[in-house]
Amino acid sequence: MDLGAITKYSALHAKPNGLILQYGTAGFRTKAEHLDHVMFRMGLLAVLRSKQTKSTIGVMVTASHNPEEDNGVKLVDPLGEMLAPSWEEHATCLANAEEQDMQRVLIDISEKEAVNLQQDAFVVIGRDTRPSSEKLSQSVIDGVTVLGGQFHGMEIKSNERCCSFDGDADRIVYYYHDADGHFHLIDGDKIATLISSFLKELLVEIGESLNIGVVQTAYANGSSTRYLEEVMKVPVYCTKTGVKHLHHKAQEFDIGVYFEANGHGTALFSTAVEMKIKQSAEQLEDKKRKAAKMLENIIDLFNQAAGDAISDMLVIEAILALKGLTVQQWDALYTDLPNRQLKVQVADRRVISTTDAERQAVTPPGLQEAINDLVKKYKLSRAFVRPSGTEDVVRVYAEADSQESADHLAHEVSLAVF
Ligand code: NG1
Ligand code: ZN
Repeated sequence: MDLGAITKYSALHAKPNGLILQYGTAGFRTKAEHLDHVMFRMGLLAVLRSKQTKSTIGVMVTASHNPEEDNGVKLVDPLGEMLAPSWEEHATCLANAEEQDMQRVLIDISEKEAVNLQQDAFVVIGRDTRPSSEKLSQSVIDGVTVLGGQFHGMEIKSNERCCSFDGDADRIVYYYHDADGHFHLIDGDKIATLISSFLKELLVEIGESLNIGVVQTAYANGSSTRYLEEVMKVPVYCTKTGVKHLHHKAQEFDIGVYFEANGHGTALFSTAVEMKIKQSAEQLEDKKRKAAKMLENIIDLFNQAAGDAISDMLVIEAILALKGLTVQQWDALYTDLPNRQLKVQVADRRVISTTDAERQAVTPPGLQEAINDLVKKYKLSRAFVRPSGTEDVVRVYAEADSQESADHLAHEVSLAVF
């Protein structure tokens, strides 16, 4: 250990006197302005843990769903699991050591854990997009490098296909940056489009005419609905927000594909269809047999109990590979209409009630008429309001032919909600 360098860098990330933090369930979490020293020290600790385990250690800088001004950090052990409990204690000791005691605590930990300081160390650092996260993850990097560890800053190369899951892995989205640096999101609507068109093509190949339907919510982009109905000739149904509503509707079809724009979704196959496809895979010849076999395998990939980001990803990756599609070609199936979502805080969100799969407001009186008048002012426009089922807010959605129009419309509709 280069104690001189550690002292020098630690002073640049000095601990506010008397501040005590605890490594809890989610690591350290508090207001971002109190975390600089913690980040630096977790960088140091990650190196020690990496040297001890002779493996890569993860450091994640985020406060998840907590308010934007908060931040946090947690360490991840080599197999992706939570940090070992004894190291959680070390983390707390190190984070709370006053500046003059920090080095001693660091040495104590490496002695107690018999860390071979000559061992190489490798740390992978991740962060969210909070305004404070870039600087705080730089503090982690300072900690890692001062102890001679190597680190990896995840970087997305242009046109590279990426996908993300949410925390409980029941939502998936794809995305990429194009050569001009523009971010392209491929949401649940485009996933439903890819999956349903692939399934439809296989059915045509097999020579089966089964009824296939796509289930969406009011949040589905208007372009996706139009593309599915007019180009793909697949019937589209709209239900209330929430997967339980989509799931039940999808059960009404031989093959029901359902996705919320935010990435919750899967495909359901009736028992009769599964049997029929199995038989076809055994009895048919050549190309038809091959297509039936492929469909049989794809059915197995889906998790039909619930939307499952991992199996959705495997299905999507299989389809892209089989069709030889790049993420850009997939994205180009249709262009999303510019849209805007807003939240409005009202005294009692229950004064708004809706009908027609939440696309029309029934109460308060006059609200729907006001929305209709606003929508008329814009091209390719649509807007609706609904009380959230998960937050104490009213959600406003608007789409139109330009981002400016969608923003204006959403703003005007949110004023009408008051
Ligand atoms: P609410 O808060 O009812 O809009 C949100 C999402 C739903 C779903 C649930 C949680 C939007 C607009 N709404 O519901 O799609 O994901 O949370 O399961 O994304
Ligand atoms: Zn989830």
